[in-house]
Amino acid sequence: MRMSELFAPTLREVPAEAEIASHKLLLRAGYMRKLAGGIYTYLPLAIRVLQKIEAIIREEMDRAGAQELLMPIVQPRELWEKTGRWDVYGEEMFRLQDRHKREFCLGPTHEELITSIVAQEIRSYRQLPVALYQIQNKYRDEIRPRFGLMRAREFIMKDAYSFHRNEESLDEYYRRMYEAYARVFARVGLSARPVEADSGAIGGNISHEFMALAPSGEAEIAYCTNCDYAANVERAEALPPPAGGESEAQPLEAVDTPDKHTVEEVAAFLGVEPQQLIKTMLYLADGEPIAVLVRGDHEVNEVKVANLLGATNLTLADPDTIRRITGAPVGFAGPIGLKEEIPFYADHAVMAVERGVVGGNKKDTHLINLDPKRDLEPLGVKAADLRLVVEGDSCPRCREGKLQLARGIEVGQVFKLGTKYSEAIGAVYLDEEGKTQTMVMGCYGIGVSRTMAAAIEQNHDEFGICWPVAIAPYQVLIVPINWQDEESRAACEKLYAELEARGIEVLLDDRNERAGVKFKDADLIGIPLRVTIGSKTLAQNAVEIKVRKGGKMELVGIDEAAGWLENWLREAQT
Ligand code: 9G3
Repeated sequence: MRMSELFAPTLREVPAEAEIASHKLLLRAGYMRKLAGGIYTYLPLAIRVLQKIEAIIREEMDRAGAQELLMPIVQPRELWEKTGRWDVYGEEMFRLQDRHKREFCLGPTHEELITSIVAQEIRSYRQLPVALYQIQNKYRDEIRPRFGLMRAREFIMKDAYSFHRNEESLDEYYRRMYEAYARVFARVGLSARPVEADSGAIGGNISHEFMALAPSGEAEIAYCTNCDYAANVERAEALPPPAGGESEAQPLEAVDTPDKHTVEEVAAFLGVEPQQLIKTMLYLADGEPIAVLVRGDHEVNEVKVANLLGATNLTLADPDTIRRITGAPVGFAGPIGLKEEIPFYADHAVMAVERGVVGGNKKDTHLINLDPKRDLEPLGVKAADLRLVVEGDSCPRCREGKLQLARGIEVGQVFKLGTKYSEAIGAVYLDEEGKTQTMVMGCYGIGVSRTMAAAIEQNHDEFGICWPVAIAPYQVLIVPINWQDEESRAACEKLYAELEARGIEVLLDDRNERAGVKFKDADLIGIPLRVTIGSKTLAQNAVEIKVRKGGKMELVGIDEAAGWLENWLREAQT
């Protein structure tokens, strides 16, 4: 391809809304253009990257025994009503009507659709297990699309679904998919790791997310410094603290804490540690008020609370509810003396607090010397793991290591779904005895467009993208210092033809631009190898080769150049 023909409109400046590297660089380097919030056109360079990512995914899906199909994007409402999800997803679902006023959605995912196809066509245990996948646009009306392809409203996903006779068949397939995912990301050149994840509303119980570690990642993960435990913070387990000494309980006492609001202010005022404070957070769980108690230096993990309660909708109580239940202004909620009986939940660490300090359910008032055993157990408090882990927590698996926190980009997720969808849709099969059994399912997603963005987040510098070789849009970029110079042009054309003949994907910058502009664009677009040809190098009968990632330079004889490049590319992909 010649740069004078390539449709890759580079930009000097990008809109201020582009905050992270991949968003800025995909726009600046002419890989994509925004149509609307979270909706993008992929330009030719991006398509070449996406097709390479998809090719790697297809190879690994096929190797894992999955078969590719392509399902409709437009899905009828009736299908989603069978699983009750038409209403669950509310605003996030793109909905539309056809000319007959029938209602549809633009597929945000395809559990219902694939299960209904399998339910229609598979009746016998002999036909199981079966795994099907597609690579398709998905639509989710994000309330605030941001970060370019990282949180888009239309994005490319590979979604796979497997159907099994029983759990052990699913377990075996889940492991195969899990390993296929590790290979996909390794081959793409992404540093990604699996973490235990919360399976959330999708149902089922076991799930792993594949996280591409990057400071710009929206997900937070906790990992152990000593063993291979890693989990999305939403799910990371916190061990109960070691039981403290049984110190003499003192009587509860109300104390004045004028104008003290934060944990730090109250702790400092009372001369205690934040660990002695107990925060009482009032929530509405599917509309019902509950109290969740966590230690002053911890935060409530709302996913754990929702899972414990089986609540679909968990929100902090509004100020009016707080005033009604506590009889006090916001900020003084405590477990003692509430105006209404509400269920109490306490994180394990709360139950080990000695001489605790809690809100007094009265303006500028706190209670000291709270003894969890004496004062909370009579309230029927339920103790559970309800907090977010913090750095330094002991690892819940090996107990020796400490947990570290890191940010990650979720590029893949695998789920054991169980029978939630097969039950609702009626995907059943006849077993050996002719008995009707419900199929057991798994589902497996990779964010294809998000993977491209994640690759940039992990492989860029101040000058632009440094593509991993496996997914670069082109492998070699030939840059003549002066395209007008006959000798240079001839040398470029010769090398270009040699590389093409070897099946190497080569770009030739034949534009009448100053060398500086060409070098800047070369760094921006991110082609792994840049070959510079000019009168200086030709005087030595050589070319200068620059490796984009790391910047290593090499002067190579012009007759050896094609071979050198071919070897380098082969080495880079083993
Ligand atoms: C919806 C909307 C948004 C959604 C979903 C449904 C996320 C939904 C979870 C999944 C689970 C897996 C198969 C591939 C891998 C991920 N956001 N999820 O189900 F209607 Cl609007 O998509 N699906």
